[in-house]
Amino acid sequence: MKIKSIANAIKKGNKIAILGHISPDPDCLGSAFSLKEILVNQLGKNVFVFADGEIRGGDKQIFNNEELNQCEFISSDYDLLIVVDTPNLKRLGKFSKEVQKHKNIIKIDHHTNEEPEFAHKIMIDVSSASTSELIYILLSEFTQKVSKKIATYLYAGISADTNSFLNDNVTPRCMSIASKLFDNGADVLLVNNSHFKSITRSQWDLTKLAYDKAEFYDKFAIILISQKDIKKLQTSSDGTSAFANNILSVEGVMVSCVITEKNLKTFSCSFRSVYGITVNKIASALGGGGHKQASGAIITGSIKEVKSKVIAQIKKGLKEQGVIND
Ligand SMILES: [Mn+2]
Repeated sequence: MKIKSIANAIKKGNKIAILGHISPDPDCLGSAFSLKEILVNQLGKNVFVFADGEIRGGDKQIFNNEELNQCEFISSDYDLLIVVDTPNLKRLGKFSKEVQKHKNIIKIDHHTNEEPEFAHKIMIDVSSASTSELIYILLSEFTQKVSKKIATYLYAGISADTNSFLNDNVTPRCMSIASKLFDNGADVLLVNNSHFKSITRSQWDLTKLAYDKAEFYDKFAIILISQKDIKKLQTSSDGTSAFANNILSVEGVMVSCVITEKNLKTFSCSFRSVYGITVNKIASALGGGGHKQASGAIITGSIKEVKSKVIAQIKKGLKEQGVIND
C-alpha cells in the first residue's frame, strides 16, 4: 500500500468530495469526517461529505447530521473524489451513477477489493478491523498530532467496527491506534454511551420481540423481523443487525443471521460469526458480501422463500467449513 502516493494525490485536489456508503455507520462517518477536518484545516481544501441516508440514533451524539450532504451531487463539480469504507458502486446508493463518471477517484477501504474496481487509486487493507484505522495511518502524512475531535471520530469508527473490541477482527495495531486516539483526547465515554445508551423505548420493545423470535438450529441461529412486527411496535427497522452479535453469545451458536423485512418482500440479512467461521461466502452466494465475520445481503421474495434460502446457505457454509455433517 503506497500511503505516500495516496497522500500526494490528495494534496493535489482542491475541491474534494468524500463519499461513504448507504446508511452511513460510525466507521464510514469517522473516516469521512476526520479526513475532512484535516483537509480543510491543515491543507486549506474545499471539502464536502456525502452519504445516502441519515445519521442513525446515538451516532448523532458524535457526528453532526448537518455536515452530511444529501443534496444533488454533480461529480464534475469536484476535481477529486475520495470514497471511504465502500467496496462497490452499489453501496454508494443514489450517488453511484455520478461517481462512476469521475476520472479521479481514490478509494480507502477495508472490505475485499471488488471487481470491477471503480477507483483509480486504492488504499485497501482487508486485515484492518476498520477504515478509520487506515485513515489514522494516512493522516500522519498530513499532521503529527490529531485533534480531540478527530480522535473521537476515529475512535468511534474503530469501536463500532470491532463491536467495542469484542470481534475477532481486533489486532494489536487496532488496539494500539485506539490507545493513541484515547491519548489524544478521544471522548471514549461519549462513544460508549452513544453505542450502549441510545436506544428508545420502542427499540427496546423491538429487542424483546427479536429475542423471542430467535430460532436455534445446529450451530446457528436466526431472527426474522417482519414489516408487521415493526409496524405493530411503531418503530423503525434500523439497528436490527446488532441482534446478530448478541445471539452469538449463546453457547453453541457459531453463525447468526438477522433477517429484517425493510420493505414489503425485500429483506436485509446480517450475518455474523465467531470461532474463525467465515460468513462472507454465505452472503455473497445470496448476492451480498462483506467481511469474514460480518456480512450482509439484500434478498427479495416471500418470508418463507427468503428464510429457507438463508438457512440452506448457512448449512452449506457450515458443511464446507467442516462444522456440521451432511
Ligand atoms: Mn467499516
